[in-house]
Amino acid sequence: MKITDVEELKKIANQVRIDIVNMVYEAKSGHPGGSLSIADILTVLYFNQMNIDEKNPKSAQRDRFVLSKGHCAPALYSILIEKGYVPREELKKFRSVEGILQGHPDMNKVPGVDMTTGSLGQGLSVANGMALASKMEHEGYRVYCMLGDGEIEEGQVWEAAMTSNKYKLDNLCAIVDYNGLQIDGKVTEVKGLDDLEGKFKSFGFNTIVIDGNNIEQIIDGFNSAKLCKGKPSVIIAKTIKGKGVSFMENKAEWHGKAPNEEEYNQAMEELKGGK
Ligand SMILES: Cc1ncc(C[n+]2csc(CCOP(=O)(O)OP(=O)(O)O)c2C)c(N)n1
Repeated sequence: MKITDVEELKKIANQVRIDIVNMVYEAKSGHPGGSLSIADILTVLYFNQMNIDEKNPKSAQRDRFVLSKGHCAPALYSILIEKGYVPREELKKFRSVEGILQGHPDMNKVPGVDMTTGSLGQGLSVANGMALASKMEHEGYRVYCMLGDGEIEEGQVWEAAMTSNKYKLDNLCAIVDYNGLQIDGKVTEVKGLDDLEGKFKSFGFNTIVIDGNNIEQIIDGFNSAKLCKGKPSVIIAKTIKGKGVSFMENKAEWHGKAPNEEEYNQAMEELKGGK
């Protein structure tokens, strides 16, 4: 069922953040920073926007989601647990061979995962194929693809962007998680994106710039993408890496590191206090 109440969506996003931190803490490894930055966007997608049914995860007409920045699997897994695709007990087995929730999403193991990802740069190409198939089969579903701002330094992403434009994939919505950091530093220092909106515009995209940690702006952004006809859309979402846990916010060191016990307790205090 579609949730429209913003306060309720905020509560779900907060629970998703709690689950992300729990998962990474239990496993003693994983990627909290980039998972926390997309918690609000994924919450809106799965609880407010996408046409999906957890009782029928393989329905041909379902909207598709490709987590191109696959290392942020904890965010997707938390959502799938909240939606009821995956049993909550799996959370404790994150990154363990006994569980289905591996370090990167596997579509053959996890109900609700539409594409196996983790090798960066490939998701938009796959999303193009899905969006084209939707049109060719007249299924009418939409496709969403989450990219990282470090990830889009890879050339294949721009080749894929040309393809989205060539086929006028207006049922495709790419999202860039523009948190400004990648694996070991600032995106501007590694290979800056400069006028990112201008770049996407020149590749034929309808561009929408939002605060990607603001639920109302996220809803408006996706609604406006749905209204655009004849071209693909991209949502450039300004976010904070590590959002919701004060000592993780805007710190590249939290890209792929688990909190120790003291840090875990502090994170839980902050998140459970709803800060
Ligand atoms: C092809 C490929 N090269 C390198 C990596 C290693 N890697 C994992 S995450 C990452 C940085 C990604 O940065 P960004 O897309 O900004 O993700 P975020 O900061 O949102 O977590 C890199 C280089 C990878 N997974 N795949």
